[in-house]
Amino acid sequence: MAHNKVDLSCTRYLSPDGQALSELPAWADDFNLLTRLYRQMVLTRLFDQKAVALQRTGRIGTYAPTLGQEAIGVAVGSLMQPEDVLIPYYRDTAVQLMRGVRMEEILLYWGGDERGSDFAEPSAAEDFPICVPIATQALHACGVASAFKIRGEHRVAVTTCGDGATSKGDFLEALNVAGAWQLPVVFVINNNQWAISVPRRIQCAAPTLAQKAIGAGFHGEQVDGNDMLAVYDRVQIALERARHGKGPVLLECVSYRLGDHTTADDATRYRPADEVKQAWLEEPVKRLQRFLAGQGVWNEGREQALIAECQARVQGAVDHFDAAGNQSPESVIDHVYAQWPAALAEQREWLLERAARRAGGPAHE
Ligand SMILES: Cc1ncc(C[n+]2csc(CCOP(=O)(O)OP(=O)(O)O)c2C)c(N)n1
Ligand SMILES: [Mg+2]
Repeated sequence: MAHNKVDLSCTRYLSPDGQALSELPAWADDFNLLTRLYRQMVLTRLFDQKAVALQRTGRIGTYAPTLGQEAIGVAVGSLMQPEDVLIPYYRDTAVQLMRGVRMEEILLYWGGDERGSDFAEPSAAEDFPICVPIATQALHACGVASAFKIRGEHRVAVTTCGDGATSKGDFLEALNVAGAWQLPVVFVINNNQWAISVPRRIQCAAPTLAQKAIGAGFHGEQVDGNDMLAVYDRVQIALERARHGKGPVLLECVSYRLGDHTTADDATRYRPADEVKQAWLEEPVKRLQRFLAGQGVWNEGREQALIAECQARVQGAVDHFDAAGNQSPESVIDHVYAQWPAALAEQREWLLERAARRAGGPAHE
């Protein structure tokens, strides 16, 4: 078997203070590229903050922050080709934005509006909506990758999940079929150390999650998910491999969930403050910023201009979101069935009647 060795190494190029730890990959002297990636990370972080604020003020529902995981998402999203397909989970704001999903669409989704899953940008039009049931998306990705393979298309299905998701049967079944059929799929694990209140160390006895690929007969490796240079490098290679018929890849990106699990959670109830404080020293945005500043291509003036520009873009998206208005109440079930089953007709009528009564005001209730 080709991929039967446990490799416990973790690719890392930059120290937390942005110093090169070894010779950098050749592409890393492309400062235009690195600056573009950095700018996108900052935009993602500011949008994420705004989404949390919108939830706190009752304007959207529950939201899952992507805080601390910007390097993974921006790298994955920027390296995928427009014709590839993303099969995401709920902590993928960074990847979705990079794919061309609009900020207002992401707000609509978390605001409970179906239109938020109908992506206008052609590069994201075939991407899947956010998946909330844990790990089920890994199997959907194998279905997508099978279609690419059967049609002889050089496209890659990219799916993401958390560390906790790798304990699910769905995840392991997906790895198995991906290996058995040599599918063009890349699995990206966003190992942020926590599955709500369950820490990674009691989630799985294996030293890495990447080694789960070995049991399925394909390549898996671990990378520092807070190091943009490392993630970008390894995602690029993984996508090339899958695109050119060399089989699936499992990438475990080691990071940390700096925020609460969702806005419905309070992580201070189960996480030691020291651990979180330590994680902030490792975080990805500052790390790349320090590297760029060290290379003389970033400074405080540029940072302030970027923040102002991003805040204006985020506010523009919020304005679009506000202007979208509410959908009709039955839209919540519009996409459940192609044809509404007769047995449920009564329930649909009941929903419409109730909505009409509510629209008429409390006096009719
Ligand atoms: C099938 C299923 N079981 C349980 C849940 C409840 N749930 C939501 S998030 C979560 C933890 C997932 O943790 P992880 O995979 O590490 O992803 P993270 O949220 O940390 O990014 C669980 C158990 C769910 N959404 N779906
Ligand atoms: Mg997790």
